[in-house]
Amino acid sequence: MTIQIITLFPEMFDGVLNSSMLWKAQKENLVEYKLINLRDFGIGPRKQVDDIPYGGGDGMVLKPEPLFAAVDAAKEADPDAKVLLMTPRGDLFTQEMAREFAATEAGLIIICGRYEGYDERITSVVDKQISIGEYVLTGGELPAMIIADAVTRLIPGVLGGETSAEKESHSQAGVLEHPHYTRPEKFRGLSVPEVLLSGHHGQIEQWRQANQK
Ligand code: 4FV
Repeated sequence: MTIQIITLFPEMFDGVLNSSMLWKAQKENLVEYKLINLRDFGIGPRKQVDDIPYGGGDGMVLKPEPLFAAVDAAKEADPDAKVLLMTPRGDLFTQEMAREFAATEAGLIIICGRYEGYDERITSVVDKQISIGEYVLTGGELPAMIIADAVTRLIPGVLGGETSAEKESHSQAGVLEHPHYTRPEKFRGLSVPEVLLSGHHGQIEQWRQANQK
């Protein structure tokens, strides 16, 4: 799967995409990340990407020309890719969506906003508007990292033995978690629930089901 990210701050992604599981997934060619700098599609000598809002108001708005040009370039590289727009006006991101995106062969093109937001006409080439939560951030980069992480770990083969995407998908919606314990058995007077030491898998599964939220 290819995940292309359109952003004015590609340097923000290095640490997240090139560490741990996401780095390993790249090394195993299970995923490819491509950072597209919106500035490269800026207009004129100053590579302008934003402008004053029609109707007045504070702040600046991302201009349509650089946005459309960047999406066109990304689509050229991956014509069937799904275009996702990061915006507080979008549908709340869910594990269900992550699974949907990870299951498709088609790649993703994730657009990161900045300033007050986008010229609304960009929505004419967007498949889905997504919000990561009801709060306002300075940019869409953190939301894009969250999508990249949640989707990449569900790509078959990325999650090693510890938790298979398969097992993950069976647990209702893959979101519910049960408490985890590891050695030592006793720590600062705090002990591990007996059932987990019993080796009785049926009872353990029951306990986990009963304690997940
Ligand atoms: C956001 C969110 C978000 C809005 C203005 C970037 C900011 C600035 N994106 N989920 N919550 N975006 O706050 O996705 O352009």
